[in-house]
Amino acid sequence: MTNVLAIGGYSDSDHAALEREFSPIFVGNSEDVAKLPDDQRQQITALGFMGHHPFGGPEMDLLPNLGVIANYGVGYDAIDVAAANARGIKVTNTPDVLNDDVADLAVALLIAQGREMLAASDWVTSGNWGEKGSFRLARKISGGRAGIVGLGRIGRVIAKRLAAFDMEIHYTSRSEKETPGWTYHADPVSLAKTVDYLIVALVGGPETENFVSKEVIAALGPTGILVNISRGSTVDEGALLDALESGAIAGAGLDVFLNEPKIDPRFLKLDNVVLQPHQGSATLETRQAMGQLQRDNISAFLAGNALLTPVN
Ligand code: 8YV
Repeated sequence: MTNVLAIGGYSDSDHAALEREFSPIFVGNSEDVAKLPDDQRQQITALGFMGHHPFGGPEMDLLPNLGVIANYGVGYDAIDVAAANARGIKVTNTPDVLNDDVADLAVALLIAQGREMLAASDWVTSGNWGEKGSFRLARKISGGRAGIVGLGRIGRVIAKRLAAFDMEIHYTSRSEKETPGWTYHADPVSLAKTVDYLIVALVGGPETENFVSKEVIAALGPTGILVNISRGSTVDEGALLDALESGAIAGAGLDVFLNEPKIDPRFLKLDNVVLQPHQGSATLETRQAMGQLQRDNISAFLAGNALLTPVN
C-alpha cells in the first residue's frame, strides 16, 4: 500500500508523473482527506499538496504519521506551518522556478491595462476599426514610475523587467534591500503616492492581509494602475472595487482574488480591468518544473535525504 497522498487538481502530466513515481492516493482537496478509510490515512507519510483550500491542524491530525507536506507552488499560505511545526511535519514549496512566468504576467497585465488592449481588441473584432476609424489614444507605459510591494524573489524579477522599460523603480519591503539604486519606502502609502503603477508581489497569509489598504489605494490616485499577482488577500478587495468603480484609480490588472474561482461579481462589470484566472505560473514549462520539484522533495523525504526546498 502506498504511503503517499496527493491532494489537488493536477494536470494530466503531473498526475501521470506522480502515479509513476509514487502510485499515490489522489483526492481533490483537503476536505476529502476525512473520507479516506482509517487504514489508508494511517499509512500516509508524505503529502503532495496543490491548491488553496486550507490545510491545517485538523487535517494533519487525520494523517497521524505524516512527515512532509510538499506544496506545489511557491506560496504556501493554505498550509498552517505553525500547526505543522507543532506536529514535527516538514513543509516544502517550489520557489524560483516560476519567477519568470509570474513576472511576465505582471508586466503583461500592466501593459494590457495601460494600453487598453482588451477594449482595443474589441474595437477590431466588432468591426469598429473599419467602420469608425482609429481607437482612442491610450497612455504611455515605458518611462513611468513603478512601485513594487514586496521585493522578494518574484518582486525583484518584476522590478528588473520594468527597469528595462526605463522605469524608475520604487519598492516597499519589511526592510531595505540591496538593489541597483531602487528607492526604498518604509511606508506603502508614501510608495503609492510616488508611483504611477503599483505591483503587488507579497507573500500571502495573515501578516500581509489587506497590506494594500484603502489608504494605499487612495494614495495611488486617479491615474494609478494596480497589478496583483500575489494573493487576493494582500489587497483590501472591497476598497479596490470601490476605487475602480468610482475612478479613484485608473485601472487594475489582476491574477488573484478572494474566494477564487468564485470571485466578487462586481469585478465582472468593470471596464477598467484585465482579469486572469490565477495563472501566473501556468505554462507547460514552469508547471513541469514545479511538479518535478514537488516530486523531488517527496522522493528526498522518502529516501531520508535532505529536503531540497524546505520552508520550516
Ligand atoms: C499555484 C501559486 O501554486 O506558486 C504559487 O504560489 O499561486 C501558483 O503557482 C498554482 O496555481 C497551483 O495551485
